Amino acid sequence: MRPEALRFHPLESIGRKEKRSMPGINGPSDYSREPPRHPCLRINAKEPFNAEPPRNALVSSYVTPTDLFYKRNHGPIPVVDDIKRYHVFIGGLIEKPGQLSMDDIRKLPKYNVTATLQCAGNRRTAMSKTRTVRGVGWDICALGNATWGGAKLSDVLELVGISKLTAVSSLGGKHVEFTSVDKCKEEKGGPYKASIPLSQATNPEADVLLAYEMNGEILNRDHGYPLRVVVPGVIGARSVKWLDRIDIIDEECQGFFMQKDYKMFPPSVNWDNIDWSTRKPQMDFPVQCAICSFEDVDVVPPGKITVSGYAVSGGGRGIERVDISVDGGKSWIEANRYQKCGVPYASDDINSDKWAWVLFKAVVDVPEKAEIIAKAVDSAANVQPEKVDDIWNLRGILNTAWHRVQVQRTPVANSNL
Ligand SMILES: Nc1nc2c(c(=O)[nH]1)N[C@H]1C(S)=C(S)[C@@H](COP(=O)(O)O)O[C@H]1N2
Ligand SMILES: [Mo]
Repeated sequence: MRPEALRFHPLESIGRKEKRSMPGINGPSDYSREPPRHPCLRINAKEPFNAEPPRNALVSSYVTPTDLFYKRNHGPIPVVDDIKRYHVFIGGLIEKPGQLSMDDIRKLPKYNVTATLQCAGNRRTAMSKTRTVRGVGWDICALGNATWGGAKLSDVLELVGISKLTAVSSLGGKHVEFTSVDKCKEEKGGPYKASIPLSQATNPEADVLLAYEMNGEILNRDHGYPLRVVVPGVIGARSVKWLDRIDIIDEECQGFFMQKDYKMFPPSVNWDNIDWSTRKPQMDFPVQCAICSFEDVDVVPPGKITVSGYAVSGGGRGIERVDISVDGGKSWIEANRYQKCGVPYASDDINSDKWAWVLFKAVVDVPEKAEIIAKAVDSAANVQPEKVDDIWNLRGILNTAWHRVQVQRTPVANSNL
């Protein structure tokens, strides 16, 4: 890194007031300035806009095209009125708070990391069929695999005097909080926030990015323009979009989405006896897979059929294998992985795909009526749970139960015999 190329503007030379009066980015309070969206998206909620691609479209490419990438929002999409005035502030438990412009961030070494982002609510609709859950309904496509381009958070934190692999800063900071500018009703009109441990933020191998590119193009408004956090291997909720400030804090972020949401409760907890303080905010994603070549109930042609889908795990654990059953789980065959051919924008770093999904395919023969099941195993030998009932939770998060689809063959045509 060339320190002379880095410009970190200490706050005293700018003044905190200036920040608030001209941030260059604003969170509107209504939905009159939403960006255009792809007509194929399946809309689960209009305002805030929450949508996912159709199943088949999702697995037709290893890198998910940006316009088909799921969109998960909690308020209207922020508007950048002047990119030159945009700065991200860095404060909290550091000796010299300051700010960085987009130009400053672009001068840091740039990394391309291919990482799958998955909403903790992915597959919630299926979980709600066992027992009602609260939250936006999602089918199985609230995830996508993108090549994110940007600066590493560990490099940015070095600019404020926090060296690599620091777990506790000199002023006692243990967490890094990200704050946006959007207006969320869960935060009573305040911005979306989340935090990650400082040890993860300062670890270059954790690949936490301040991303300004997605799939080789400037990040678009839906996905966080001009700058978002990408925390690979962790539920999507921690990858804060439209980043306004970064604060080093002593305990984890106290915002709604860390403390009153995105926590995993046992099936015995309901809305009458819930005590949010008993659980930690969910971070790593568990092992997951789903079949995308069919809808929940589908009619298939006679002969061999192709079963395809995605598999992904959290924490940088890769996918070891995907098992497919066409007899309701009595016997299994191993699926093949296909991916990567003609991947655009792939990272230079061969290890960077540890954060990315695997697309799988298996050719099977099915009886006239069948239930096709997929389950994945990750590199730590974690396996998806069989039944959704066992992992049911009132917020309907992390439905990673075996994925099942029902198929029925079209009757063999014999009318022109
Ligand atoms: N500022 C802000 N960041 C946010 C959110 C949000 O509503 N506001 N949603 C989070 C959630 S729950 C998810 S799953 C991901 C979705 O990112 P995407 O819309 O780019 O797919 O963004 C996260 N970051
Ligand atoms: Mo999410």
